[in-house]
Amino acid sequence: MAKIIEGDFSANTGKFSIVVARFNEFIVNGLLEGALDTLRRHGVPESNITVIKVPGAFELPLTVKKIARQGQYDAIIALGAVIRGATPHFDYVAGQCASGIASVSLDEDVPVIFGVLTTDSIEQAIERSGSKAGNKGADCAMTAMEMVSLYRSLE
Ligand code: INI
Repeated sequence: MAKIIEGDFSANTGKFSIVVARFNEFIVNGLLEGALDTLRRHGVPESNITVIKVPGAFELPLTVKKIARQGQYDAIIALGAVIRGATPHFDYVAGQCASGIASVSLDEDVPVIFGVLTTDSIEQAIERSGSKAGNKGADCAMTAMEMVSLYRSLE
């Protein structure tokens, strides 16, 4: 029988930072509420959760990097919404945000969970921020807890 190592959702002693891009605030508020609700319902105490707000998704990578360097958090969740129809420079904002966040995670050795919606329409963003296609913020909170738990078992 192969040995299988995977995380679970027991990382409720972890410290979590949620970095939120305020642009498209109506959408991102749904993502933030989903993430907070999921962490709380898994027993993460309020004192272990810090929320940091920035203007837009373009500002997420450097902010995540600075937070990672503080060394206080077991996982960082980055939330935002970039909507193609409403964004002439969609590809720049979405692309820089995604690649910047990926490189911070690798460079700083902390799990950074990518919760930035990149959608073609506002309708698609609404669907993914707490309606018929679920809540990406809640999904990211689950991923964050799982990765904290997994990395503890790999240490
Ligand atoms: N920021 C977003 O988070 N989502 C968007 O859809 C968006 N649009 O539409 O442009 C957006 N732009 C702002 C950008 O993230 C920066 O805050 C701004 O360019 C200043 O650096």
